[in-house]
Amino acid sequence: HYSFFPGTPRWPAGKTDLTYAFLPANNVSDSVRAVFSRAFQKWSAVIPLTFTETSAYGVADIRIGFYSGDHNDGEPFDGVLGTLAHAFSPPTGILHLDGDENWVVEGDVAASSVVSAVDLESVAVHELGHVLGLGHSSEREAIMYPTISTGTSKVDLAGDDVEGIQVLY
Ligand code: TQI
Ligand code: ZN
Ligand code: ZN
Repeated sequence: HYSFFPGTPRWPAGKTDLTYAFLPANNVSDSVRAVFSRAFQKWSAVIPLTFTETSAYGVADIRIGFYSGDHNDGEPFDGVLGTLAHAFSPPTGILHLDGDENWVVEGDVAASSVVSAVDLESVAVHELGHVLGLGHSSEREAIMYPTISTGTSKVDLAGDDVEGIQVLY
């Protein structure tokens, strides 16, 4: 079953068109942009919110960045595996990914020869759930289930994820 953060924070009702931006210093590739575009679409397909990329990082609602180790928000990253990413509850819009992971951006994570390969799209869909206000789910099939096996891809919302996000929005 789905859950919310304490106090059930969500993006305000009047704010339905959200913008997002990537940390300029990351110089993310078009394929990373495409991964996030698909991840946002999974959520916007089931709730009345839209997500549009902007280059105006400073004023974007959702700010996405890759960081390594301590990056001064009290939640340092830890190198390969362990913590993969984190996001803060709404309406902060902060989504950080561990720059030390072996991210699989294109192609099939199951086919990667890298033992510690992590599927970026799977993590992006999960973290966007947190950005929107979902906590973890007890259902193994759910995107918001708190663990994923390495070498696995899970990018489609489960019924439980859809129910949870539709309660919020
Ligand atoms: N990062 C945790 C996560 O996003 C951070 C975290 C731990 C957290 N406890 C939390 C966030 C409670 C909100 C509420 O879940 S993680 C997965 C999964 C992680 C794990 O690096 O462990 C994914 C990030 F589900 F695959 F294990 C993304 Cl998809
Ligand atoms: Zn961080
Ligand atoms: Zn999580």
